[in-house]
Amino acid sequence: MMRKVLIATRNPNKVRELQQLLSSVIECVALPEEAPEVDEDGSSFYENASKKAREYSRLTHLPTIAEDSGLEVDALNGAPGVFSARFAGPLADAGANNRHLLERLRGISSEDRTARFVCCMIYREGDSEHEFRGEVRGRIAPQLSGTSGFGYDPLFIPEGYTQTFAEMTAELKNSMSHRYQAIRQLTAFLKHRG
Ligand code: ITT
Repeated sequence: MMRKVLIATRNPNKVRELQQLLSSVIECVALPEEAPEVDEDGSSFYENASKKAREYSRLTHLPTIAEDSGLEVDALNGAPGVFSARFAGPLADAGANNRHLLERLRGISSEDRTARFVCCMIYREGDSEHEFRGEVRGRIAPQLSGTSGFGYDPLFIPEGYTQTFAEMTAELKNSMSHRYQAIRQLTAFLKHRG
């Protein structure tokens, strides 16, 4: 019998990526509809992920996976960082965030548009917490390209490629993404524990 683990995210794209990669080691349980929002007010990815894992595991009494992730742009001193989901304002959608990012990088040359996606993933069981991190380096494209993926994918070109994440198949993105790298470590950890 596989262990039941709560996937503590409301982002359907993250749910899909996590399920695809974890279904061989755990039985993924979705966050209950009525579960309250957790205020992501931390100043680091770790603080937010740890808080989500703690609150949702307390609520459901299940081992819980939570993650916080985002984009860090060197020319913006690491912004949008923990504000990635609301870079253009509290109610901003991905389109508005992407436009805002392009605006902030206007006039900045290709070699100075370096950035990274970062993922901090927490596995919490009872009172013990384990942290796994992933990172993928790349740069911000001069314009939007591609329609797959989500968030900043149409602007992010990973190192060694000429296409954005949004121009790639889910399989290709998933083979290198920040989330994939964190999940791979988590999977190894869960397999090892049995
Ligand atoms: P949960 O808090 O419910 O998990 P969320 O969408 O609010 O979902 P975050 O607070 O972690 O997630 O925000 C992460 C933001 O960073 C997300 O909305 C995107 O803008 C960006 N992001 C993270 N991973 C990404 C990826 O793989 N591709 C594109 N953008 C990504």
